[in-house]
Amino acid sequence: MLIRKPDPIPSSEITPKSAYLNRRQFMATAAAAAAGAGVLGERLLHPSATAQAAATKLNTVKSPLSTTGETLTPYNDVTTYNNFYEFGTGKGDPSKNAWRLHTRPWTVSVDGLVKKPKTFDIDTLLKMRPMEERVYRHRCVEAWSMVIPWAGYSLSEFINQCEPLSSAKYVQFLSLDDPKQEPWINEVSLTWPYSEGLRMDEAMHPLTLLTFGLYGEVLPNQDGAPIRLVIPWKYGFKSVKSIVKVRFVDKQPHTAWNDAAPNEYGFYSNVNPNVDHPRWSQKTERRIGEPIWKQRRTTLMFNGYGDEVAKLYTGMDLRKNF
Ligand SMILES: Nc1nc2c(c(=O)[nH]1)N[C@H]1C(S)=C(S)[C@@H](COP(=O)(O)O)O[C@H]1N2
Ligand SMILES: [Mo]
Repeated sequence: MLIRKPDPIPSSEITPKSAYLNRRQFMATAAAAAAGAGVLGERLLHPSATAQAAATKLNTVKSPLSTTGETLTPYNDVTTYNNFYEFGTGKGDPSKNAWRLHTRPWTVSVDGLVKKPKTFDIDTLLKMRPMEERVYRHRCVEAWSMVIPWAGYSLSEFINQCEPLSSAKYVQFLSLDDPKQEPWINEVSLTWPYSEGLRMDEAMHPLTLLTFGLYGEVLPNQDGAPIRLVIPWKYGFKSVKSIVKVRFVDKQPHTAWNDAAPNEYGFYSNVNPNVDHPRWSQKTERRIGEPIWKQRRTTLMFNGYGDEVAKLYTGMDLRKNF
């Protein structure tokens, strides 16, 4: 993963997220929207964009697992500064290109070490549990971070429905792999589909969120619609987007970034300021959306979720198991 400069693209988002924005942010967003009116027109005219614009609101309940006391990263940054290599490698590419993704119909199939393989429809999953709003810090391995109000429920709720066998020790997650919708797949040398994995106890941890939305709405395509993971104590690349397959296995599954550079991206990928990336420091991070002089901040062990998750790793050498 290279550190790239964000593309200086105008906002194409006009829905004021006034419930979350203070007046000043609101004015800035409105001004950006006016400047981006041409872009917006194109987006609204695109047939898939209009079809998917229906029913975007999610009813959420507040979760006690939500992080408090942090300023939320503005919606505009969360949805225009993305990593989603299926839609290009630039930070601004996914927001420009991910309208190509069709999120209905959508199913998630479950196989491997389970009682019997199953397929879940996305609309069944949406209704399976109460949708919770969870504010989490989001730390990319590239040393930038955000604070995002996600909507979803604990992955453990879903795993229980999958009825894994006791022989299942890990879970693998696979993203959509469709060069017709995601032609950038042919240009980027990662092993496709994008694959990620968790040890079973990590997957069952209540903080691990099966995510359907952000800012009280369904996920924008560029953020991994219609269903993704969010694992707040791990680097962002573990948070696999646009999931179509979940596989229960007995051995550590291969992962896209570990395949690409095993010395740079380990399987565990816990946020750890004491273990630098071979090409840059992980001691600090840049909080996207903050004024430039306030962006730099100290990175916390386990991204600040150590009280909840450190016990998963007792006795492990976190330098070896990075
Ligand atoms: N399928 C897929 N999932 C992915 C990625 C990707 O390129 N493809 N990028 C990862 C990385 S590096 C990060 S930091 C997060 C970014 O999520 P966000 O764009 O919603 O902030 O998604 C992760 N999930
Ligand atoms: Mo990332």
